[in-house]
Amino acid sequence: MSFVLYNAPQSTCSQKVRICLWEKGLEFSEIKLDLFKGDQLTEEYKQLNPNGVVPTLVHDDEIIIDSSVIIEYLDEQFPAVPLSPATPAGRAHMREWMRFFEEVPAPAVRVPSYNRVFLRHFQQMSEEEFIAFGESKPLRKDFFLKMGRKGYSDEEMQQAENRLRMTIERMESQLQAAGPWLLGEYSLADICIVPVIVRLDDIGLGRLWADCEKVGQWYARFQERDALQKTFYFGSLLSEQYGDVKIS
Ligand SMILES: N[C@@H](CCC(=O)N[C@@H](CS)C(=O)NCC(=O)O)C(=O)O
Repeated sequence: MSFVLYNAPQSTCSQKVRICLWEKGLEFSEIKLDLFKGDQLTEEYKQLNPNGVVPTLVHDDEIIIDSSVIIEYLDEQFPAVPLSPATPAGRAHMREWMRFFEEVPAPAVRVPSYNRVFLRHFQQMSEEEFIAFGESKPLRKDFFLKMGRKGYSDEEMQQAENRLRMTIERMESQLQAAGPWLLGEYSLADICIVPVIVRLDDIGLGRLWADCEKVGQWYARFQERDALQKTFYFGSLLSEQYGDVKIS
C-alpha cells in the first residue's frame, strides 16, 4: 500500500490532509509543489488534478482530489482510528461543520494571507507574466485577474476578518455546548479548521480569539497532538519564510 501526497508545506488545504494521515498512522511520501512557480498548473499535474490546486492524494492506483474529500476517504478506508462520529446523525453534523468551514473561513483566510504575504510574489512579475499565470488557473482565473496586483481593498480585508470572527464565535459556542472538541469527540471537523487557526496565529491575527476561552483551550490542546507537530515541520509556517508577517 502506498500513499503519495502532492501538496505544499504552507498550504492550509494540504495541512488538513497531512494531519489526517498522521492521525491514522499512515506512512506517506510527499511531493512538494511550488505554487508560485506554478507547479500546480503544469499539464502533467492537471492530469492528476484538473483543478490545478493542491492537495492530491495518490493511494495505490486511486487518485483522490480535494482536501475534505481526501480526509473523508481516508476515514472510510482506514476506520481503525476513527475520526468521525459513530452515528449517521453525528456524521451529518460533522459534515455541516466541514461544509461551513469550506464556505466561510477557507476563502476568508486567503484574503489576509494574500495581502500580507503572497502578493509580493505577483508584484515581482511583469504584467504579461501575471496575466499568463492567472489565465492558466482552471478554478480561480477570474478572481485572480480581478484582484490584480494591488491586492484586496481595506473593505474586503474587513469583510474577511468579520467572516473569520464569526467562525470563531460559532466555534466558541459549540465548544461551550459540546467540548472539548467541536463534536465532543475529536473528528474531521477539528482537523478541517485547525490549519486556518494556525495561519491566523502565524500572521498576527490571534487577537480574533483573545476573548474566546474555549477556542484558546481547544487550540492549546491541538498543539500537544503529535499529528499537528509532525504536520507543521519547519517551513510550513509563513513566518518561517517571511520575517515581516507577524504584524497585528
Ligand atoms: N477545495 C480545494 C481547494 C484547494 C486549494 O485552493 N488549494 C490551494 C492551496 S490551499 C492552491 O493549490 N492554490 C494554488 C492556486 O490557486 O493556484 C481543496 O480543499 O482541496
